[in-house]
This record gives sequence, structure tokens and C-alpha cells, in this order.
Amino acid sequence: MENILPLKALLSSPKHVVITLHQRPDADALGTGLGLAALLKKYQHQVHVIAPTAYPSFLDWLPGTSEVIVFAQGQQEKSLELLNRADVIFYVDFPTLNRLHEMETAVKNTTATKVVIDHHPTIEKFGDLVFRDPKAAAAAELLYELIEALDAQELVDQEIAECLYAGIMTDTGSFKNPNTTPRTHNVAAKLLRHGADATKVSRLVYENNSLNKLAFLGFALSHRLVVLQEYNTAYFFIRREDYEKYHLQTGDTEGLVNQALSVRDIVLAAVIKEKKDAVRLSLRSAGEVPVNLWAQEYFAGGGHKNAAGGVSHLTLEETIAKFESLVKAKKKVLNPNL
Ligand SMILES: [Mn+2]
Repeated sequence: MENILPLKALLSSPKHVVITLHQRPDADALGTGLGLAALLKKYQHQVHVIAPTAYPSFLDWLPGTSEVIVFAQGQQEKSLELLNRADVIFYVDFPTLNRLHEMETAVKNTTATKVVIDHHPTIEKFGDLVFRDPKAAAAAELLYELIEALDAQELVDQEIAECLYAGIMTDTGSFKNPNTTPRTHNVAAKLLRHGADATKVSRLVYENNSLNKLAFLGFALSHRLVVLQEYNTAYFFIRREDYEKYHLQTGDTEGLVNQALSVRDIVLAAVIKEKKDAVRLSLRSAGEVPVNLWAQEYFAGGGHKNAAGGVSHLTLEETIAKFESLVKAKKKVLNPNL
């Protein structure tokens, strides 16, 4: 593995380490960050995990979450102090530095050695030691291979294994998305051997819904789902007032986009969310529909071929219209029979 020797040298004596995640971290970012933190602590490094914004509460059970510092939740000062003191800063699971949100400038301005562990394709160049592999299904998959390359796999205990397993399980949609490879299953198998309890992790992630969230799902399916059958497209839109009415928390709309993609013949699905500061889009697709490119072209976003996100500073209605114009412009890709 390229860069492994410099990384080994870098970590050969105890360091101040900060692990940064992307804003609104998902199970892959959080699991990879926490797994890495737990591993580095075994080497006597001083390690802190900093998330720009909150992680969803359904990930509370991941070992180590209580120690995660959330920058946007009144912990700016502490974060800056740790960042400035750090010898090494890890960038986990993101392809562009703006995913650090309000932390971006502060992190960039530090003198620490920056180490990237990510699996998103990108054209942005950042980091001193870059471990980036878009063929890896999850950052967690790549981290496990990195641990092996460092010859540290003996130190992977059940907690670390479950952190990484959670990342791989969620980023592959439970080992069914097209990013799932023999390599993915191979790493997952090793994590099980390290003691990860797959049933427990699955239940904690997928069968941990609040009643509010399920009530909202029922409402959204009945009143917020639009199916453009001709274009094999389905999308949800969520109004600000819906968030209040159903007391939605960070993460509560996660998975909604998959409901839209589950409609028969649908190859493009979206959730269009009216947030305080902007309208945010989550896009999913099946097959050869490149939502990362479309997110980039229309909504200043990016991601993977079949899973991407973007943002719009128009109103909700205008954003919906723009999304529908995208759909029409791409109709030949969405429905070759048109
Ligand atoms: Mn990921």
C-alpha cells in the first residue's frame, strides 16, 4: 500500500491526533473515525474525534460516541485548541474539504500532517498522506486494510470491529449495493472473526426507529412522494413545517430516499429537504445513472455514482422545478425507450 511506510513512521511515537469527519457524519464516517481512534489509543497516542456537526442519535451506541466533540454544538474553542495542538489530523470519509463545514479554515491552517482515509472519487487535492480508493465500498473497508498493512490487526477488538462493520454495512446497504465486492465480504468476514456481532449491529442501526420517525414515514409516503413514472423517477419533498410537526432529528430522514428507489422501475430517487439555511438533496440511483455527476452539474454536490448529495439556495418549489428539469434533460438515460 502506497504511503504506508511514511504513515508507520509518523505513528511510531506517541502523537497528538485529531480525527475529523464530514458534517452530519454517517455510520461510515463515525464508525471509521471511532475505530481508528480506539486503535490509535492502543499505541498510546492522544486521540480526539471532532465532527463539524451532530451525528444522528441512532448511532449513539457506537463505542466511543460519548467522547466525540461536536464543533457546532458550542465546542468551537476546545476543537480549535485540539486542532492547533495536533501533530496529525485525519480526514475520514470525505472528498472535498468543504465537507468540514465551519471547521474548514481552522483545520487547513494547522501545521499538522494531514492523512486522508476515503473512498469517494474526487478531483480536489488535499492531504499529505492520502489513502483514497474509490473501489473500496466504505472508508471502514479501507481502514481495515490499512490496519493490516500496518500489521496491527491483532489489536482489532470487538468494539473496533463493530465500528468498522457498521460503516461497511450501511455504506453497502447491507451488502447489496453495487459497491459490494468480494473484497468487502472478505473484510466483513475478518471483522466477524474479530468478534463483531452482525445481528446486533444490524438491529441497532435498522431496528432502532422512534415512533415519530415511523409516523413521519407513513405521512411522507402518503403526502410527500411524487412519482414521475415516464422518467422512472420518484422523489420526496420535505417542508420545514414537517420537521417541526414530526419532531424530526438529525438522521430521521435517512433511508427515506431508498423508499423512493424501491418503487418498481424507478432508477432515480431523491429526497428534497427544505432546511433552515438551504434546500438539500439526497440522490440515489440504480444501474448506470450517474447521480454524482448530475449532483455536481445541477446542485453543487457530488458523491458516488449511485449515491450523491447536493444543495440549492433557491426556494423549495424552485428547487423541485430545477430537479424536474434535470430529470427531463436526462430522460434518455432514465428511460431509453423515450
Ligand atoms: Mn463512506
